[in-house]
Amino acid sequence: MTTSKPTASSATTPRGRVYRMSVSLDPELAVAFDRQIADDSYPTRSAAVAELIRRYLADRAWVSGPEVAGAVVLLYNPHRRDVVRQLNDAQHDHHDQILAVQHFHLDHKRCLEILAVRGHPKRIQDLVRRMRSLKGVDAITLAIAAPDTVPQ
Ligand code: NI
Repeated sequence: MTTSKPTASSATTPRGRVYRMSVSLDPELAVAFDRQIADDSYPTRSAAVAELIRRYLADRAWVSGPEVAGAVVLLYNPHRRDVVRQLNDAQHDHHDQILAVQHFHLDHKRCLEILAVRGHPKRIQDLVRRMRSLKGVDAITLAIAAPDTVPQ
């Protein structure tokens, strides 16, 4: 994915003021998206994108809370140089945020790890970003189960 500054303009429609933006997508991604939103009966592409943006913002609201709990799901190739050691270092540096780790050897080239995490949102984000940046990490997702203060 290339990142670029979004271009935008505003206009007035019968429904009020709208903000127009254009995005650049891989054609295959755009076709798959249009096909899926047609299947899901969105009236327009803009309606589908607006819902995705709302969901994204809601998903990110946890960052402003004092403490969160959730799970990090991580897929990586253990044969990529240094990734195992680097993941180990990252997890040791964040031992206060990691409650438990489950490791599954999916096959010769893929390891699946599930980390139960709890702590300050910034520390959790730091851990996820650090692991995401490693070569050999193929996918990483964070699911926040308790976005508000976790009871002691
Ligand atoms: Ni493994």
